[in-house]
Amino acid sequence: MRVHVLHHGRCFDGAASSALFGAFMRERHGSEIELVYLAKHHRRGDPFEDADFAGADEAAVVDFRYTQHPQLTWYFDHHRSAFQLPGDRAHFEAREGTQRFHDPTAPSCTGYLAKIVGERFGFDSSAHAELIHWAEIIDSAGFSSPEAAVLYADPAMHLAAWIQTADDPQAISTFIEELVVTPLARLAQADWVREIVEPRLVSHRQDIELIRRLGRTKGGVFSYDLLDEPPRILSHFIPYYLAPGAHYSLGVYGHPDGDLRLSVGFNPWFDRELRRHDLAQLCERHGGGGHPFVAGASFALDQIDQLRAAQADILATLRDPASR
Ligand SMILES: [Mn+2]
Repeated sequence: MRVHVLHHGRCFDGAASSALFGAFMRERHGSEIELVYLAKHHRRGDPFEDADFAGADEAAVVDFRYTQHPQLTWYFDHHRSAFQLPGDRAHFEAREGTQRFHDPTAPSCTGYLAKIVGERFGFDSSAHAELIHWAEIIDSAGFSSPEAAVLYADPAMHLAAWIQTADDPQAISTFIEELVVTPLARLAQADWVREIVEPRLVSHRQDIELIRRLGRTKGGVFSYDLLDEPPRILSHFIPYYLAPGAHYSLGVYGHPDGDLRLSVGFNPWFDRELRRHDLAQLCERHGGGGHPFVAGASFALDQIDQLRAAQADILATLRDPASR
C-alpha cells in the first residue's frame, strides 16, 4: 500500500502533521506501508498536479489547501484560506466529517489532527505529546516571551529552522519520519540537522543586529527598511524582542524568492483588546492579505513605488493617534 502525504512545505506544523498522520496510517494499515511525503507551496490557481496523486492508494492533504482531486482520501487543515478555488468549499462540505476535517480555530494542524484521530479513530498520540505541544506553540505564535521566539534556545526551534531552510526531498522525508521516533532534543543534535541549522542561526543573529541598527519606534510602531540589504528569510518576532513596548511592527525587505515583501504585525505579547486595526484589510488595499493580527504584501522588483506607497499608507494609519 502506497500513501501520499501532501503537506505544507517549509513549515514545522506541516512536517509535524505529516509525521503524526504517517504514524496513524502505520497503525491502521501496518508498518510495511510505503509513505511518500510531498511538500506543497502556495501559488495562484491550483497548486496541485496529477503527479501528486499518481500511484497512490491513499492520498492525504495536511495543513494545506483543499483539493477536489478525485484521489484525495484524507484531509486535515486549519487555514482560513483553505478553500480558494470555485467549488472547493461546497465539495468539502458535501464530504466533511468522514475522512475530511477543517477547523479554522485550531492553533495547529498537528494538534487538530491528534484530536480528531484520537476521538474518531481511537489513535493514541500520547507518545507524541512533545511534538504536538511545539507545533501548537510555533504555529500559533504562542511563545511565552519575545526571547523564547527569537533566541532559539529550545531544540524544537532548531527543528523549525531546519524545515524552513531544507530543500532536499529525501532529507525532508527522513526528518518527518524521525519526528515520531526520536526525541526532539536528540534529532536537533544530529549532524545533518545541525549543518543546516547552524548557518541559519548565524544569519538570524545578524538579522537581529541589523534590525536593531536600522529600526526605529515612532507612534507605537517599530519599523525597519532592509531594501538596501541582500534578500533574506526573516523572523517576524525580532521587532518585539528589540522594542517590546511597540504595539505594531512594519518592515520591508527583499525575499530570496525574488520579490519585495512588506510585513506588518500586532505585538503578540500585548493584550488582544489593544489591537485597533485589521492588518489584513490594510494590506488588502495594496494587493496583500493575511490575518487581522499579522499580514503582508509582496511586490515585483519593479513595483518599488507601489511598495513605498503601501509602506507610507500603513505606517501613517497605524501611527495616527486618533485611531489608536
Ligand atoms: Mn499550520
